[in-house]
Amino acid sequence: MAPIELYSFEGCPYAQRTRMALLEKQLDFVLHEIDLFNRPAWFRDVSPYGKVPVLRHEGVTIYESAIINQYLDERFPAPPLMPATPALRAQARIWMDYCETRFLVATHKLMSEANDTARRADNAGKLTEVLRFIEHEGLRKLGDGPYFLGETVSLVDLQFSPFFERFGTYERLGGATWPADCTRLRAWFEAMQGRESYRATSRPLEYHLEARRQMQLRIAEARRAAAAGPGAQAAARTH
Ligand SMILES: N[C@@H](CCC(=O)N[C@@H](CS)C(=O)NCC(=O)O)C(=O)O
Repeated sequence: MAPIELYSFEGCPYAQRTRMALLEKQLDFVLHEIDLFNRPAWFRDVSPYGKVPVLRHEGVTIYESAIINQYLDERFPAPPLMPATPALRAQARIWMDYCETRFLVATHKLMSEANDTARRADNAGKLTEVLRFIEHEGLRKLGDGPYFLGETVSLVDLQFSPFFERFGTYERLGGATWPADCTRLRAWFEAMQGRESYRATSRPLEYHLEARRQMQLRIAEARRAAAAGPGAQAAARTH
């Protein structure tokens, strides 16, 4: 079989989604770990957006984690990570889309404005609304769980879980709280934490807090470089 090559960065939740899909499908792959803080010049030729993850397989370059995971599921159908019927597949896509367009938008805003005292409470409240929507419109209506689409893990679960792994950073740094009524969400996350694909790819809260700290330092460095002029700016690209 042609090798599957994955360009990844250990601390990247998007790349983690893909590593989880590869593990769920028990596929061997060649891992190219990219230090995003000190990326090799050739990486631009590999990754059109300059981001990880990127998958190379059978002469094709695929990027965007959700699209990579759908490719893997179609190219290697066993075990399936998408439901069999069009109606359920549509549900899966609704929640994958919700993850990107609502949930991640709320978490990114929360974290990027974490030091803005005027915005903090509002952003935490928005994330609470999003979590409640997942609980009441998603998990409770979709079935009995424990996963989004029922008893079987799917791409939806892989799409959300790396970000729930980082929920402690949203709490500590952004003032987020887990709403008490989101009990199905809690049970879902516990089920995910029990999976080998999650255990093999997840890191403790301290790791994520340190990763955040490093990223803040890089951003500050890049701002300083930008203020100093275009030459210095190129030297201090950020994540
Ligand atoms: N939408 C992309 C997001 C990927 C992404 O943002 N990756 C980050 C690391 S977590 C990255 O490579 N950043 C490098 C950069 O923006 O230059 C996906 O789902 O794959």
